[in-house]
Amino acid sequence: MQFDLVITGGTIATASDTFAADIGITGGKIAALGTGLQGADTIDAAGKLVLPGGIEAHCHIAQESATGGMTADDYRSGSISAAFGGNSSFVPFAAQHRGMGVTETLDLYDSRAEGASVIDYGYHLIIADPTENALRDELPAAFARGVTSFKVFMTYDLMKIDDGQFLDILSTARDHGALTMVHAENSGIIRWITDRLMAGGHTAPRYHAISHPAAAEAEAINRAITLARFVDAPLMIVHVSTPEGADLVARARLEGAKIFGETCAQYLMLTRDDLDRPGMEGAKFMCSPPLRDRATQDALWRHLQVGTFSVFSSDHAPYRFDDSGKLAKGPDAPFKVIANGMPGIALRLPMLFSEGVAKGRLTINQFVALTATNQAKLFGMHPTKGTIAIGSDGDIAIWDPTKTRTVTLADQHDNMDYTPFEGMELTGWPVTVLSRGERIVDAGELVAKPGRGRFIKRAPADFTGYPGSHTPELDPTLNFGADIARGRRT
Ligand code: DUC
Ligand code: ZN
Ligand code: ZN
Ligand code: ZN
Repeated sequence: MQFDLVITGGTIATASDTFAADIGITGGKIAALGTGLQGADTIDAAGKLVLPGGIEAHCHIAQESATGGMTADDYRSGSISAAFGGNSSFVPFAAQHRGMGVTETLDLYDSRAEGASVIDYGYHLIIADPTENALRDELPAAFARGVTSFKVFMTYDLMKIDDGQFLDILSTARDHGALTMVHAENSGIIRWITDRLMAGGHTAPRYHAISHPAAAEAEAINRAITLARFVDAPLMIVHVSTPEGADLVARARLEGAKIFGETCAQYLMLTRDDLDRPGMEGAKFMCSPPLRDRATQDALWRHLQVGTFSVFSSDHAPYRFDDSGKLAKGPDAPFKVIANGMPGIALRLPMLFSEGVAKGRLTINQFVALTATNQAKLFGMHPTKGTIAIGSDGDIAIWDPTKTRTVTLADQHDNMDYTPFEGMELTGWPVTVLSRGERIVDAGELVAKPGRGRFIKRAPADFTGYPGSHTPELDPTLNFGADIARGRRT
């Protein structure tokens, strides 16, 4: 039997196992794992690691902020940069803004992604306007088209939902097996400090970090977890940036709640000292939640090691250091009007490999789980995506674990004019990236056409093994609990 493509001689690693085998791919799918396989085409992976292609589950692509600014990367440049970084799929956000319908939002993002992406893609739906119609009709329609995860905001005046709206969204999502994600920061604390900093003339980028204290994150994570457990709904806390927040996630998981955590590369690789750079340079390092300190980095590593976090992301939010992005409100605008976010989609995997695997903090299997397999499972793509198994898509990244390279902007292949990680030396890089058995990046070159990427119609996640919670007031046998739990306002 001859396969379309055989990858020979490499060391395969999945989220559970590491083993030597050839991989036979036919029709874009993994058809065999074995020895001595023959193919019409061959990739020699001797001395290399053969991993599931990365899945970037947190990035902002062709997304306008609530105040109108557009990310520098679209589905073409964003997917190319992701592919160079070892990813074969990504799930950016489709952002509803107030006054927009959910279906209208998803149609808009379809038009942005179709014909542009080089890798397969889906969207998490950002809900900023949970109208009756959205909850009753449009969210079920979103599930039906394969959008099985949502994100909500507890901060930002134009995006945030209140606790009652949060309960509506959580319980609607729960009924469909969808996963809600939350940006958890207390908006009152942030506004209160920001007003005082501004009144005192403290407007430089460094005050951004001061205006978003750890307490704001911890309070909001605690409230979000409380609300999710109240209605027994699954919830992922995204971009956890503090030990306090991570501890809350760990505690809830220990108690059996369907609570999941994500952290992002910048919180492990950078500190808020970078915000002190001269002039406006610090704006390049502004993200929300903000960068913290060294002790926080150590605590977040520990939480990655012990499994508090299921997902490791880039939170690629590319705003250029010019008047289209960070400086849109002027060359010395106060921190509170500067776009939040930094790029890094091509570096998520190399940074976690170099700092995690190469330095002995994580096993290669933990690396695969944190960068691909857990994303596939939680976001309804497993086992088609996120693993190397017979029947799975031929989404594979072949890594040279010994190659050392210095980070440069040119190597990002994005539309940005800076990288916050410039000059870092990293060991371990992807050399060939496949999507459905096709080479998309090979030896430093893009070898596939934008537009080949397909929409991933995602399934509900499987929450087997999480006992969840029981709220006596919502018991279906008491107090009209079934009606209340279903969201009917009787
Ligand atoms: N939240 C994100 O997830 N990314 C960028 C900025 C933000 O507030
Ligand atoms: Zn938005
Ligand atoms: Zn966020
Ligand atoms: Zn984000």
